Amino acid sequence: MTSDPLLALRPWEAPEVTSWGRLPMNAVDRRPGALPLDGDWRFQLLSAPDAPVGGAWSTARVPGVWTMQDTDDLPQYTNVRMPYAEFPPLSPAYRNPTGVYERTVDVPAEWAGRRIVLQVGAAESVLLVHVDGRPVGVSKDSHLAADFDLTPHVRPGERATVRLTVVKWSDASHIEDQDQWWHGGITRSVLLYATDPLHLADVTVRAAFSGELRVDCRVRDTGGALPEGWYVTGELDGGLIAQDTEFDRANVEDDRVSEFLGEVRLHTVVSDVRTWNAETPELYDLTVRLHRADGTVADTSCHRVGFRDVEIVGRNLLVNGERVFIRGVNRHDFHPLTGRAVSYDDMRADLVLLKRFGFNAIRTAHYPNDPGLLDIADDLGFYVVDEANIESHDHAHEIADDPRYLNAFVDRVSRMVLRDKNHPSVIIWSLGNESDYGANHDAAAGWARRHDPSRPIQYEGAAKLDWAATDDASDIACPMYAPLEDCVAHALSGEQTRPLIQCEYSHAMGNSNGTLADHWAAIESTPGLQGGFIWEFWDHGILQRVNDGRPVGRGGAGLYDNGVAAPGHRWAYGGDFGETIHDGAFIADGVVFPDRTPKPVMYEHREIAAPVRIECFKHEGIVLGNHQHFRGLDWLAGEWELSLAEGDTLTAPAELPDLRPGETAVVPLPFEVPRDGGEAWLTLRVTTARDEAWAPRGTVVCLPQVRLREASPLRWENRSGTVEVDADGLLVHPLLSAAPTLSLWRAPTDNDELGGMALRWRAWGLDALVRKAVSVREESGGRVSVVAEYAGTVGVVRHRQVLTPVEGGIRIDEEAELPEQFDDVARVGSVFETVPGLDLLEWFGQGPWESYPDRSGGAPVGHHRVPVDELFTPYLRPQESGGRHGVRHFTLSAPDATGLAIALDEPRQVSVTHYRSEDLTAVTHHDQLTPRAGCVVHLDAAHRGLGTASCGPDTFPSHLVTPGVHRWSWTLRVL
Ligand code: IPT
Repeated sequence: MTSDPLLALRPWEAPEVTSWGRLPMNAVDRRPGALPLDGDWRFQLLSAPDAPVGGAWSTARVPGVWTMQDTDDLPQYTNVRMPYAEFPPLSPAYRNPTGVYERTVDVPAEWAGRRIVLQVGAAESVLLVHVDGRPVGVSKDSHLAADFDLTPHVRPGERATVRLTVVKWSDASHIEDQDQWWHGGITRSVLLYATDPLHLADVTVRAAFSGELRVDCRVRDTGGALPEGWYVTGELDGGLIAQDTEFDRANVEDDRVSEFLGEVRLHTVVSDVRTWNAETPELYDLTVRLHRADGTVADTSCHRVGFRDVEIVGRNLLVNGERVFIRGVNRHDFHPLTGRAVSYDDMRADLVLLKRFGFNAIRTAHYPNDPGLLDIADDLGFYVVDEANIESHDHAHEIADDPRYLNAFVDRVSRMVLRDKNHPSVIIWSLGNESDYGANHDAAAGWARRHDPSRPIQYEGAAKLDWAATDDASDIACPMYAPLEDCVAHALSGEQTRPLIQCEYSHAMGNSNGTLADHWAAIESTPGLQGGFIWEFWDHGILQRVNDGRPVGRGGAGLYDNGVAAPGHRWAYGGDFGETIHDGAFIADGVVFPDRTPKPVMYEHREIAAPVRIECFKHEGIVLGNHQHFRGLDWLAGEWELSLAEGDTLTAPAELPDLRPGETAVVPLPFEVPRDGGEAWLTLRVTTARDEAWAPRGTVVCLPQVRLREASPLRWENRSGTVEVDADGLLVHPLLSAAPTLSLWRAPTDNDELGGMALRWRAWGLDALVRKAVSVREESGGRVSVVAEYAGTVGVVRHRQVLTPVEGGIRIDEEAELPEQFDDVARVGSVFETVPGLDLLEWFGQGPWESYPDRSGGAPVGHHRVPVDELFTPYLRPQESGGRHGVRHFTLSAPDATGLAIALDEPRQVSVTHYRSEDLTAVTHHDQLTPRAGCVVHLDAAHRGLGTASCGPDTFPSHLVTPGVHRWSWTLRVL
């Protein structure tokens, strides 16, 4: 039996114990003037918390997770299920990695007489603190800081040994069962700070849209009773703010005065206030000073203040009285080299990228983020749903009403509110994620409502069963992955009682996010719908060395580029660290790659969020509209581009009209459209007119587009000549290494796999169709007609190809008849391969980035030119990738400009890669792919939408490829 009381208490299996010796959370900023303790600490990894310390010390980096440093305890990924069988509140008794961090600290001599506090930014999942061998405290909640008063334990001018023991598995793990990697360690900064015994215990800022500012200050003295004569002053952007004497008088009258707790209010009304919103995030600097009777300053706290209101009126969430759209994303703390320890610069880079792609909201899935993230959100302009660190997914139902966990629920929600209440960016509190709904939630919601009546609360689990209810712990109906038609039906039902904002939707796993534009068309046109949060920002791929399977860790910068890991490395997902219990690639479901390279969906999102749009094209000109909530168009610059299918791209400067939000104006057509040139598209290239905090001048903001002239039908000039086919009826052509054949298969996307489609396609044998019963007939004028059967295991597709010599090449008319049993296939089209060397694709159609039938917005029609290598999107688990939607014609050429030219009868889905579908299907990671020398070209008469069926609704029926006759025609010429 240990004599250490912290160990004897066994806090890792006592859910009632949320902390011991920990100071109350508050919003006083202690970072300035603190002594940072980040860096290398002595480190030992024990097999269990009660195992003896006594082995050899190594070093570990703080902040950092040991699972990404040189230990044998590696990252493990599970989504819902716990990685071990013990039920709450237990954890594995004999295999519970426990990190012991130790270092000496020189306590500054000038801190004599001061109150000295240790702050541990975040440790997962239980933290025990000792100083010079004496117990100091315990804390739980892996994503909030713990402060401990060390004044009795250290002597200024002397050295102290600080030991932080971090236990990986605990009762708390059962409520930290989020869908992410399991790690262990200290993930945020550790520091020591000192205050006067007379100090600010908390500062609560309320800054309203009206300009009214109230700053409530709590004052304490560690010596006990407060000294006589103290007072507080405030300074807002240089102007002094006085104490509210009315508040003082009311406190006296209502007997709310205490000799141990001082409570005062600063009050002012700022005239002509510059208000805060996500578009124009105006901030003021507030300094709060606590003075002793003689006027000297005992304590100071600095805050950035944003004046804004948040309220729910009926079924609308209003910011400053406006029904703002929530263009959100769920963001985890993640980095491919450091796991869960993220730097300020990294967080800023995340948010800058989100701004550039039109996002205005973040849900801190599924726990409070580093306080720095909220500073950045205040500064750049984001609406934040701040989520408490509660997810009991695997044991949700047992825990939601378990009184042993009551304390933890209230502790986690209340401490988040106390920490983050002064951030204008935080507009909603979230009680956590996926934890069923029980009395523990109501208790936490009650605390938050009472303490901060200024913000709504949301919790998906509470509002899950009845979106129209009014008596649960959620002010917002915030479902996850709800079918769009259900959301629309609810909004039209007349029963809606609260805003509907999906907390998660459009699951971004692999090649996904189909129908995002349809969601937004509905949201923007249906009162009661206000947006949602895409799941999720990151693909959580950890950079891993292939040879020894270890995470690369901090030294790996430069070992990846453009979404791809360097040779000898890969992005690891679940199972790659030898875990037997894991959930595979479900962790790779973000809109950015692990190195923050945007996936193609980001470009569609940018367009969906466009602040200025082309409403339509009329005779008088182009109708432009301002789709922002607060801002004019003066921060934007524009340029017109006119793209002609059979011609060039012309440009002209654009003058954007002076429009307030919601207004439209007609601007004259900037071009005389040339008579020739065929199909014509007008694009407004909108960029930032000056530097923004998140983008330098000239950054593309959106590319709205309108068609000015329809395509004229393709002309086929038949010529007599010959078409050569082999004995199997396959085209023989000098630039093709494999002739065009029928394809009904794509390398299944994650949505195809997890949604069950790929299972059916394989069962039907679509991945290995057998070409047989070929009949070849030579017709007049050199024309050849080839009929073949493509047999699956349960059905046969009849395919006919008519090859006709035309001017400069061959015209190919194709027809495929899908039997009834093939009621939903991936594609119907031609596939062929070229000789090596044709490595540049130039096309007229949508681009330049990847697009699919149900994810094609934001890829403007025009002339595009991309090397074949760069067409392919390196989704972590290889799958169908690299498609381009709406292609009218293209060339594939070698550096000497020789090659192929192809024209299509209609805008079609085309892909050109160095991989066959079966190459992609055969491997699990991108590094296992070997590109083929030639190009694999798919021309699709029809291509299935992507949908989001890996977690959520599939694509719409209109984007399915269904039975019946499919026809398509194209010409093949030599350049
Ligand atoms: C939902 C979770 O909230 C989220 O953390 C993530 O797991 C997401 O799904 C899928 O990637 S829960 C799911 C079972 C609906």
